[in-house]
Amino acid sequence: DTLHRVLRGMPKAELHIHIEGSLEPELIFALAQRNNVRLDYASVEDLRRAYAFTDLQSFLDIYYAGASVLITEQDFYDMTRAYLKRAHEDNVRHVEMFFDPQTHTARGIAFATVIDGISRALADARSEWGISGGLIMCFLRHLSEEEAFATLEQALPYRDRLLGVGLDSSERGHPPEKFARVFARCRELGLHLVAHAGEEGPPDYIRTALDLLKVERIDHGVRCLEDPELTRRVAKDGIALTVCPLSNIKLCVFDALHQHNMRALLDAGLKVTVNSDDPAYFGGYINDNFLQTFDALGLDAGHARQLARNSFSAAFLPASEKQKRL
Ligand code: ES4
Ligand code: ZN
Repeated sequence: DTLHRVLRGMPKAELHIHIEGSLEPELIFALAQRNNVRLDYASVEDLRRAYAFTDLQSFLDIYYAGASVLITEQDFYDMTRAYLKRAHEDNVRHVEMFFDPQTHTARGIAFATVIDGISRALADARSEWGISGGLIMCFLRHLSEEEAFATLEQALPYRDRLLGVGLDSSERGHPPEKFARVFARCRELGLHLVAHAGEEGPPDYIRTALDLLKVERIDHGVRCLEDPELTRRVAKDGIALTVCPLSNIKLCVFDALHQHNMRALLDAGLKVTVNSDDPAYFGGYINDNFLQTFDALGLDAGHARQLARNSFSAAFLPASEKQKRL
């Protein structure tokens, strides 16, 4: 119908996509074969059947196993290229892409291999489709701050290719303060700062991500509403929440899409954006997230316009560049 056409056709920015989470089962198998990597799954169907998650950790275990087929620069290029082609079809005009170097360097893959392949695909997407974008390097929060510092050290020669840094992986038991010093260093380097918080973890992690890490956006942040004072602060300060509705359902943050708090977040005046998180694992790319959420919650064309504007307003684009796209 008309609303679906509006949602599909509107120019949008995607601000919460883990590029390793865009690796489709078919590509996982093709790369496994190309690289002689053994998988614990007999077929594409067998792998897809394993995508029945009970919480964040049950997903992360399979997500890290999937990433083990990525060996060469061309593998990272092919993965990123496939995502950007799909994003282009969804009228994504700007992408701020997470990548997890530690998942690869821990397996002996060079940092350069990872970032060169991803950057080359981004450069091609810019010249072929006019998609702007950048990279946000994530630290794995289940690892130590010392390991995060070592990763930052490896990234320094590529400083100019990074838009910012983020914090992902297992949230519970790994509060933001664990990474206060490494984020302070990234801030000195002029990098933008974001962190996953309030997905599975408590609202307090959102507060400490803001106060101790000084992040500019919160990834997920849906549990914000449990704390009215925090909600007022996040709204007043215009801190964006990069919400991923289908992810929240697959990881059992909400039981069903009609129970998602997206409308309540918008009604609270929060700068909400819609994103796909790990589209190959969670059953949809960004337009699937928009369409299914709008249908489930009865959102309208006004909400569509607001969410599209928010996506550019929350992007790490120069103010002049942003103005043109709002
Ligand atoms: C992630 Cl949904 C989610 N949460 C935390 N870390 C992640 N890494 C990839 N997807
Ligand atoms: Zn995420």
